[in-house]
Amino acid sequence: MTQSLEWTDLDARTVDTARVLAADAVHKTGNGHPGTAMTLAPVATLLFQRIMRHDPTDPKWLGRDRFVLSAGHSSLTLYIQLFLSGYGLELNDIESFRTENSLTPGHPEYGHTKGVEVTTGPLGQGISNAVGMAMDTRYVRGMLDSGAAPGKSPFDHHIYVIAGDGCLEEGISSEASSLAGTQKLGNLVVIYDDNHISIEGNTDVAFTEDVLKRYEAYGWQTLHTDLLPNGSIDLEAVNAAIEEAKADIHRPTIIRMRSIIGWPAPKLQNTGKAHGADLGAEEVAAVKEILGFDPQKSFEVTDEVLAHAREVVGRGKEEHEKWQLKFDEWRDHHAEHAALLDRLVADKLPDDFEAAIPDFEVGTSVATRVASGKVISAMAGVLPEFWGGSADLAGSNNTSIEGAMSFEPEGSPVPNSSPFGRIIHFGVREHGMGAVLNGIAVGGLTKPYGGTFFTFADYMRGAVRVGSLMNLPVTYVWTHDSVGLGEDGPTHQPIEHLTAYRAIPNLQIVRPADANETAVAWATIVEKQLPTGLILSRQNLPIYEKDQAVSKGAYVRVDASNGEPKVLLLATGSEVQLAVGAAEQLESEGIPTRVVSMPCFEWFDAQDEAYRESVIPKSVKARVSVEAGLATPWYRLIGDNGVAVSIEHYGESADGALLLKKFGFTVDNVVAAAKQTLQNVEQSS
Ligand SMILES: Cc1ncc(C[n+]2csc(CCOP(=O)(O)OP(=O)(O)O)c2C)c(N)n1
Ligand SMILES: [Mg+2]
Repeated sequence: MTQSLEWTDLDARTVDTARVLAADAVHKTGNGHPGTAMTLAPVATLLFQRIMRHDPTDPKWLGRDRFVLSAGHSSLTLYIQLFLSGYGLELNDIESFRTENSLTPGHPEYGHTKGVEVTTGPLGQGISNAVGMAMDTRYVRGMLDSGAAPGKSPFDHHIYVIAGDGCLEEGISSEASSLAGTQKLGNLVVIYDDNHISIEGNTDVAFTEDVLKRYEAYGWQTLHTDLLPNGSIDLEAVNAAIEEAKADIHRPTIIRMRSIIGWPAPKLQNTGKAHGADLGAEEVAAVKEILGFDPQKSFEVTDEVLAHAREVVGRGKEEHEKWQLKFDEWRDHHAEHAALLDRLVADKLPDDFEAAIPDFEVGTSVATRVASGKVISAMAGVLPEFWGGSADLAGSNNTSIEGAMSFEPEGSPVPNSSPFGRIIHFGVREHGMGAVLNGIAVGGLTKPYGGTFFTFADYMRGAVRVGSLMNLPVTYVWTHDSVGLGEDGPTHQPIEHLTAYRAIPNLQIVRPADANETAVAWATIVEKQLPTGLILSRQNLPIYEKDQAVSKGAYVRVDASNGEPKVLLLATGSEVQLAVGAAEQLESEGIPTRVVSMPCFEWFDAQDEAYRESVIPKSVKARVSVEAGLATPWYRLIGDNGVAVSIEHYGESADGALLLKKFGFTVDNVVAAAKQTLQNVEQSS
């Protein structure tokens, strides 16, 4: 039997205070989303005051439950709870909602406001992040405390999500939720705010499916709660449903919680108008009257309500202390794992990390994707925190850790699998994969990666962008990086992708020239811990001497024989070999030529001026870029007199080597481009 909530009048007043604050905050700023925050106030209060294990004085406490507001537009839902619980937000922060430099921006931003676990706003991302967070919980338990039964380890916790219609309409949530069902993520609880309303009004216009049947088919426990006769959500029922959710440790749970947006606003409740605009002075006053607040007052929070809500600080500390005993006991019995945890918390790499990075034999030839696979396995040997997989292209992306188990739930029939495995099978779900990787990364202890063909990076772009905005250390392994992939043809051949992904702020795009550059690139990626796309070739590429300068983003691969280059050949990836070949020919014709390998613009931009000048001297104006993609990102480097060897159209289905030649990626053409730029310089001087 479910315990009654024993919701007191003061609890009810706290909830009503939250509703009124939401209406007031939007009214004061003049924009924002009041309706959902008003409606969700009871369930948010329930989570923060009664359900979740959390300590507002330590928002990063390892043992805490996580809350994800997937319906990020309802940011006030979260901010008001962070204020009431004592996370550091105060009433003036609620009053300055959505204004410059406030701690309460339009949508919750990770790293900006204490207690915000993940940036949300693009609908569907949050719930999909939560799937990654739930997977991460299991992986971390396996890494540090594998002997503990599910739910019994200090590393176990629940992930609570509030998602709206929009989140569940978005395809990304279907991808991630299906995976969550397969993975039997029993610590994941989604509360679906079933209000039948989105911006264009009633969701009947576009969303008529039976959501719970769909989730049942995914393998979730599905529950629902109805409205109370007065139109408010039924909090006792929601509480009981959450208890049921927690009791089922083998399935994620979705609770379809019927609600009315904007309740109890007399005119605007249950309309799209309550979604994203100020309710207006009259309606806000009416809400206050209905709830027994003074309509003349704004932002009314009594000392009694605040003191009552902030009692959660004391309860949180007690929980934290109880957890600490359990944690200390774990520490006493797991010295080696405790040392690992300390290293991970300190964000350090093990001493044997550098030595684990392989060298590849100069003069041989191998695809950078194959080299990457070897480096991944080598690094995995010393980094238990390193795990990942592919969206069903593991064999092509070379993402599997040799000898490792697949990450599958207890009792899975998948051969070679374990609940604590390191190889993630994302299924053909690139967008879901991106969001799951973000969710894993916010856990802060592990280093996740995920692969697909570079052209299908577009299917994950939404997640890559939010991950980059959050500056999360996720590595995207994007292989088959140009027309050089060959016969699969133009649908599979990236053209604009290097340009498009270099355009995402914070995202580091790394395109190594050979196996040894791939090795240094991976080591650098793991050291830097930034959002990174690693762009790899399908085809074999000749192997050069290893040069640690790869970590600087660009370096002199081959210098002019006299040390005074007249022309610079700037290239990345598979095209560096063409630049090297062209330089030999130009030198033989008496033209001093420098080849700059430029695997990562972003790393190079981060170097000091002196280093950048030493690689690309301003005085040398004759410059050629060689890259099998659009020329767009190169113009700032090659300048007015430069010549780009690029590809400005879709590819075609034929042998990759043939296509590269056909589209001008030959030594002769690079030589011709070099002569052209030299001529341009001469003519302009
Ligand atoms: C990916 C994405 N598309 C569109 C939007 C713009 N948008 C914000 S809220 C919203 C409607 C959401 O409806 P619902 O989830 O039912 O929220 P409710 O109105 O019930 O709060 C839309 C389309 C968005 N934030 N993200
Ligand atoms: Mg809705």
